[in-house]
Amino acid sequence: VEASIPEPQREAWKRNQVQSFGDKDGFEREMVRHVETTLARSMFNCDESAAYSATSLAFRDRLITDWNKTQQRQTFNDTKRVYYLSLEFLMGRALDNAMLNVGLKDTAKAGLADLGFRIEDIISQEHDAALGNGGLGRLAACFLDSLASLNYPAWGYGLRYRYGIFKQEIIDGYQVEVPDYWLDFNPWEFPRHDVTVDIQFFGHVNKVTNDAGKSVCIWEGGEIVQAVAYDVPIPGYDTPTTNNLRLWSSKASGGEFDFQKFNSGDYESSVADQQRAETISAVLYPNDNLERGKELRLKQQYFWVAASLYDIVRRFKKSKRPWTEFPDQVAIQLNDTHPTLAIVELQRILIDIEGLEWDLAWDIVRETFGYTNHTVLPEALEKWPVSLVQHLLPRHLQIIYDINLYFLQQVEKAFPDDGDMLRRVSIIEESQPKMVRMAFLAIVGSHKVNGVAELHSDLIKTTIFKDFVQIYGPDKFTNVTNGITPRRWLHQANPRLSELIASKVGGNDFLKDLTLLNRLEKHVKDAKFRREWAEIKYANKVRLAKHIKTTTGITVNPAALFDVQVKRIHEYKRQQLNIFGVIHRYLSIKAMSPPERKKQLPRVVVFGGKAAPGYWMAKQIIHLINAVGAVVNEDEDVGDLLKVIFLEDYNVSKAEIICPASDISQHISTAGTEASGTSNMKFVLNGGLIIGTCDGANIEITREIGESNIFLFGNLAEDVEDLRHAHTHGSHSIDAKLDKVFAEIEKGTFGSVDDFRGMIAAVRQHGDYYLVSDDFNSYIETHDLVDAAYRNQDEWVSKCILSVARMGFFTSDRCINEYAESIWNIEPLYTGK
Ligand code: 4GP
Repeated sequence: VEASIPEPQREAWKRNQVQSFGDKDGFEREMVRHVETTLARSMFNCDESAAYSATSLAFRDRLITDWNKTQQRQTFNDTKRVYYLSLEFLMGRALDNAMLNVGLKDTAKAGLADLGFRIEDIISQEHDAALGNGGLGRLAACFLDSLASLNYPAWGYGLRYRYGIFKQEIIDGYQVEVPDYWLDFNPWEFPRHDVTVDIQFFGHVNKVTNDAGKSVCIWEGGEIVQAVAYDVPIPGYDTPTTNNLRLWSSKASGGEFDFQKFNSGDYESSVADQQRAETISAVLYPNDNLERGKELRLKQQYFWVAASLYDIVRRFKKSKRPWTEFPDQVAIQLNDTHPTLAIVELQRILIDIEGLEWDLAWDIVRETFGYTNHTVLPEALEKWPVSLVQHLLPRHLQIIYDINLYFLQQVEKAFPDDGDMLRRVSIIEESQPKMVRMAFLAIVGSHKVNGVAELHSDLIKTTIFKDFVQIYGPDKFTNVTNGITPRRWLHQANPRLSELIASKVGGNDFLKDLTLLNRLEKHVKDAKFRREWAEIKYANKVRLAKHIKTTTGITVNPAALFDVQVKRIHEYKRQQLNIFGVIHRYLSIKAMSPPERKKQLPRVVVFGGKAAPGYWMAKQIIHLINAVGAVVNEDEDVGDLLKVIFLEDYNVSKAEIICPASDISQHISTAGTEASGTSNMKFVLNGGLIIGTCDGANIEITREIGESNIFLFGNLAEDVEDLRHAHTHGSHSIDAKLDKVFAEIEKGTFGSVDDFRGMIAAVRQHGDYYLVSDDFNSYIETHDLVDAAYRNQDEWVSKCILSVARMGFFTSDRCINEYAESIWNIEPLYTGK
């Protein structure tokens, strides 16, 4: 049925077109209307939560008007779109971001004040949308902001988890996980009950001859689960372009119940079916840089890619173009290997459903996909047992085998005498049990593969994907160094610094062209400017100190040096190195005479981050940090000189308070292990310096801001292998200072030693895989350099200003432009004001 309104009646529609508010009165009207109608409340019972809801709904209405126009424009123009497939979108809060991006925050602030509310209180009512673990998910969120801000026709596709990343509580120093039920009231999503897709699982494959006498495969039987679309509008900054993030939710097919079962008296099992279907999108797997082959996870992956591809193909088919033009209209980016089945699914659609020949279909598939790798850690490389894929997706396994067969034939032709090469690069690992190597499948099925920082992109070419560089040549592999959106991570998180910068660089244009920050350089000698800069940093530290006080009860001195490490807890990120260093500092202070202590620089060491629930060592690290804090923070000999804080439940909205308040932040992974890191960029952009290893994007940050503005230490990536080898094959002697730290822990100073034996043994007995001992001395010495540098405040502030001035490269706008040009081949489409 044609759903469009016939021409003669369109006049009435045009007359009644929704008008978005643009001023204070308009905002107030919309806000009150939502309180009184949508929420059925009034001025007599409108609390902050209701005010938040109504404000959000007012802004959502505005976004949706722009969203409609954007989508119409993109459809009429028939332009190429990019689809970003990511199992994680770590969006954080939406209201503040929406107000700033549409340029109406001050308007809303004044309106809310008229109506009796403070805007900060309203903003803080919002529950974070925490559909991600860490870097990979937050990168996806920054990319969505840049795509919209740069007017690219782009959609995100993900899963609408009922439970996002768990909420972390610290009880007696231990992490406890609490479910994060965030969907109670979410004004930012639009359920699209009319956009549903049936997704098939299990069953079997039949080969039949079709009417044209051709033999075709039919996938039959099994079970069907329904995918329902929920749309989240993504507003660009200072542009009406509003893109879409489509999240799929699972539901039993055929509505609420299987009525046949229901009517035949089998009520319980009809409800069970319903629940089983809903389980698919129920929960985000809480692992960062780790894959565990759980069947439900594979179900999630297929459910999501199948629904997304159905949607993408349906949209393409409306254009009535021939299939060969599919890659001219569609680019699909795989955020890590999680969506790799999309490659197989598109091939299946093209050959089984649309009847294309294999080779033609395969050319289309490879032209369409690009794959981003985010880690070289072996435990994070995804593999699925062949038997599981066979059971869940029998037709897909056949296609994977065929893809592998043709690929290996090609390899054999190019490397005729290299049998071992075939074994190494095969998509099927001939292990017990046999496994499908998802990264290899992603490489074979894509036209470009990229890493996320220069060192990382080099490492994938020389280590895990080395053979593929031989096979395809180096041009298939490229680098796109990560970036962050300056809208959220400077303008929103640090409004005063953003304003000060704007006053020096000629207004807010730097938020769209971050290289304009370089105009700050010439002001670095201006003493008044430096004072204002330092004053803002101090105010941000006061704000964090208040947060620390209310959440932990501990008083910290805002004049102390704030030293921060916030990120997922992982051995490779080396929070253990940090806490061992803190113990060393504590022991040094204890050993000092009172006059010596007076000369010490006070430090507040802040930790934050979640451990995967099943990651025992990471949980021990959290426990040690808390145990050390409990002792140090109470020690009268130490007083203000050292405070150790563990901030519970680190998330995006807390990062927005923490990043602006750091003097120095730590990015201290074992060289070669952190693919890029993005919080390093956030901290520097907020006028903090960093202490770090030569790893990930730290290297490029150093190149941009200058070696004298960063504190680098530790062994280089190229030396790691030899060191590890020496640990396990030679005699491994532990750094003397670190040995003293271990002895103190073993004395029971921080509670029962039993709790920390594993951490010590990892260094002493188990080969110190992460080189904690090798880097310890240089780490400690570099911290001394940090103290010394901080004493000269004038110079410190100059370093901070110069660093910010040189951070223009690290905007996610630059990344997105690089992807658009070298991988997606898409152009912006401006919708007009
Ligand atoms: C992360 C990397 O660990 C981090 O270095 C990088 O900045 C981020 O991706 C974005 O590219 N990887 C993951 C993961 O989160 O699970 O592999």
